[in-house]
Amino acid sequence: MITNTELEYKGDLYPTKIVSFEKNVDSFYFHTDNNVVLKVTVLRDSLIRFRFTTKGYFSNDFSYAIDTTQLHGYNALEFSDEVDYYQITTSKVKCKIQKADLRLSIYDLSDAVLLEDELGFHWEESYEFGGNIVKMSKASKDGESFYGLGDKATQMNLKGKRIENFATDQYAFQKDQEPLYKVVPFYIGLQNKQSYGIFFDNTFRTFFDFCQERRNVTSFWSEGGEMNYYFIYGPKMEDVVTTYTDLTGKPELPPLWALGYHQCKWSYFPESNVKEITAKFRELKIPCDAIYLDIDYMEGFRCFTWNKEYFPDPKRMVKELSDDGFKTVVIIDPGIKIDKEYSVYQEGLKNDYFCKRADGPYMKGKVWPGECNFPDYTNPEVREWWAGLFKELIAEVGVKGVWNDMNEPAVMEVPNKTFPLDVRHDYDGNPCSHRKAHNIYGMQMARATYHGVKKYTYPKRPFIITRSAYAGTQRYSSSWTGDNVATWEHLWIANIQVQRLSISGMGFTGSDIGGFAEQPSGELYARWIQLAVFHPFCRTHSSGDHGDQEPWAFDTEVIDITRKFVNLRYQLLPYLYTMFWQYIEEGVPMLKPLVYYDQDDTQTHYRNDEFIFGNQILVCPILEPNSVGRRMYLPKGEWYNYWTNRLVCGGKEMWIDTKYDEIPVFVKAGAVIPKYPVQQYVEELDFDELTLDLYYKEGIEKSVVYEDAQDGYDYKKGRFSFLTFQVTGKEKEVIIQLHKEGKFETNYSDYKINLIGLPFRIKSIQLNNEHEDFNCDEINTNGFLIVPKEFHVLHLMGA
Ligand code: MIG
Repeated sequence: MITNTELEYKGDLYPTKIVSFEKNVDSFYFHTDNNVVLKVTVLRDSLIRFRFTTKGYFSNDFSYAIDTTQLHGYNALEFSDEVDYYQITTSKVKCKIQKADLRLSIYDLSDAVLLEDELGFHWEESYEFGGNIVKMSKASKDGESFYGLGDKATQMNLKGKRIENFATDQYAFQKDQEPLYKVVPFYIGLQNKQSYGIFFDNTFRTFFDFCQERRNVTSFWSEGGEMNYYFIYGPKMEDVVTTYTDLTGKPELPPLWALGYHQCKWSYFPESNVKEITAKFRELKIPCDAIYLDIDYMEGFRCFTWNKEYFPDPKRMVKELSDDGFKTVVIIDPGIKIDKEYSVYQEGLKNDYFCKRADGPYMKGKVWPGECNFPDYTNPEVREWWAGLFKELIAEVGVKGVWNDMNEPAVMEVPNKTFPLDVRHDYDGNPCSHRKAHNIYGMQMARATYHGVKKYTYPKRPFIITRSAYAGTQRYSSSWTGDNVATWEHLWIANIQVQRLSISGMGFTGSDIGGFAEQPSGELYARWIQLAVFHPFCRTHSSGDHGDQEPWAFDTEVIDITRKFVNLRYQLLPYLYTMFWQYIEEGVPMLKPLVYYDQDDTQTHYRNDEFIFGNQILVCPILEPNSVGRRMYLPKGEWYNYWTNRLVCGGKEMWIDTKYDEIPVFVKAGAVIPKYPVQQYVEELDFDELTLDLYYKEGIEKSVVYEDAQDGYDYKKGRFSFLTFQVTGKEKEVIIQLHKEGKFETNYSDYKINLIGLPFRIKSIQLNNEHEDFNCDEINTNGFLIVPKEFHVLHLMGA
């Protein structure tokens, strides 16, 4: 069994016995006879870092992934020296390190094994490049499941799969194709009702094998760098994901318009075409907040220029679009055209900002503009320069968002589709080759773009979208899943990719609705938009090669379905915004795969399609043509069918009937779902009421609503509110308690409460414990009541 990526290879080297150890505050160092050092750092009771070197000393510790503003600390830390092993114990886990061979194992406090080394750390000398090929193998039990790893286009549960991480422009990728655009070397293991996470923070090309090569072994390895990983204890998947997201960082709130519907194509030009598109949205009354300009808006694909023939007066156009409620988002690629008349090229050259080959010449590669040089975004000075380039585009022209593409980085006409691996990078003062910097190149471009757009958009919030990403990119940017295809299989893939990215810390993500390559049928487009309105980022995009992909490119039935579902998204904006708040505050993923929702129910472990949107809405797409319904698994608990308001009991697989203009959507019993009126774009309307859909249940359920100015930074100064609705349902009464934190004043004055599934007729109503003269007959007939927004307790009583 010998291949270049093999985990067990006869040239492999292993740590020998431990000869000494030291402790330094939260870190323990174990030295072996053959110069291996293991450094164990306890960051939190359930977050431990393991770092290995084979040189006897560690190189500079630097990571682009880790959010350096995160807080650390633990409640307990004990160390003991036993006969055969050392033991480190926190208030959550125990870690044993074998004296004979440095293998380690981690247990919960009741001694149940969480994770155990198989061969453990081993390595192979890399005589070609220097350093090591570093390897790790862990024992895996039957019944163990694996999740995470970013954008992988394969089944949710990664058991039986081998994964490769090397950011790649993978046009029209297929199911199971590897590698893809993004690199998130983080997975979640679930075994015996306990979840744990592993984040292998190594930016070289990495591999993960989940019991594919050997049935009871999980392994990960890298072509270079350090064996450097974080262990995160659950026991709930939620704990793993929120801790990982804390470690690698969270974004700031996007402007609310960024959560609206976006329209894109390669490319809308000239200006008259852009205006036709935006006018048609308003005419057909399909809400839309953003219009995108792809590469043809530029002069010969030169970034930061405009083709003046197509767009004679960009500032005026952007203003006119904005007056009609459209934000303009433009694409910016990393390739800078080699053209001595072009100012961006001149500046880059003058300041020596472009990436160089090992022997000195600038890295040259062909992309859209022809031959290009590429900024070294791993140099802080270059990022600063790049950020400054956005001044005119944002501050003068009024563009509101920037779209970073081709940043894997993609290069045309070369077999490896990217830079040669000898290209040099600054890596923030840790000079290295492209082998190490490749996977973070796109992230650093997005970071530089973010800082520029943010600076010039201030006091409003910036919006950035990137194609390539490494773990932690969520701090700077949203993302999309790249060049998918207009096929039913790709609809299945998109659903999984967005869920997977969501539990991999990168929540603000969506797919090209309808498919980028090829042409969707009307039915496929309809089924795609029905799913995608439940994705945090919601944009139709297509290559434009095979015809149009605006809603009106299809028949009126599809137009109506599109309008119906985009309307629903706009109604659900306060709900979506609230889940975004929970994501940025607590690291809670906006989409929750079923296994995340209920890991104790083994029925969820291999589900792909159903997911929870936010906390209380269950969505399941229709993934086949001519469907009149589908089989799906409804998780345990009581659910209301959103379309019929019928109550269904979960915990089983069942057939759900749907129509062409529906997909299965269920609301958790007891939930209070906030809704806005349909608007054609965010902030179009001023309204008097916030609608609350209240789904009766016998028992108690809490729901939350976050509110702020929807743009700007006042929320950081405390100008937001957080509403908690606690609903207590009894046989003949419902009590709604409202707790409000924060001091944001909304424009609306009332709640319109829709009463769904109420099992009794209302006879009397108390507001703040005082009897109120409501017309109960009218309320019973209409199914709703209107109350002032400042109430504390609302008490509905039946006879
Ligand atoms: O080589 O800018 O994924 O969204 O429309 C193709 C043109 C370059 C790839 C992106 C796609 C974009 C297209 N780009």
